Amino acid sequence: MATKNHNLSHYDIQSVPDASNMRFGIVVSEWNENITAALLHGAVETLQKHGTHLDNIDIRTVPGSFELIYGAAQMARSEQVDAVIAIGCVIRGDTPHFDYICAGTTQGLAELNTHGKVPVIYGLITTENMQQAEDRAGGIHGNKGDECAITAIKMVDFACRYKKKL
Ligand code: DLZ
Repeated sequence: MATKNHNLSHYDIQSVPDASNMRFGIVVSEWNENITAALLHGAVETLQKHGTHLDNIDIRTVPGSFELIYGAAQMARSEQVDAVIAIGCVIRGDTPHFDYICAGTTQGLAELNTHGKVPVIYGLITTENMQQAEDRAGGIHGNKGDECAITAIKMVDFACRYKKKL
């Protein structure tokens, strides 16, 4: 989550590895589509900025954030991508769904990082209201999609160090 002193789109460009040989899966929730589309746009643009070819970015949608777990798991198992970015937005409403979906999705994505073959990046925005979400989807706090893309590139580079040598 962005803080007063941290903009999600700010990073040290020198610290980012070249991503021209990397393949990414991006799974995007349709809920709060105005927000998730902006996050997706930020993620794709940032991956491309660091060398990833559009052909190597596999983008799939799922109905809601809870389905990000299944979508990310399928991508992670496919061996067709080096990392998965899961993008969703949950906004607190009047129902207890907010807490269940946030907790369930977070737990599910976390487990994929322990048991899965590739890193799964947490691109879930959880806010009290739409304004806070907009602030983090290209607004005053930057774009969480950018942050996810940079994290994904760094984690693929990290994973490469532990791949078995053929
Ligand atoms: C049901 C629901 C609710 C109330 N709110 C959100 C939300 O703010 N963001 C989101 O991504 N999804 C929401 N959903 C849908 C659930 O994620 C899920 O798709 C359904 O419960 C079906 O499994």
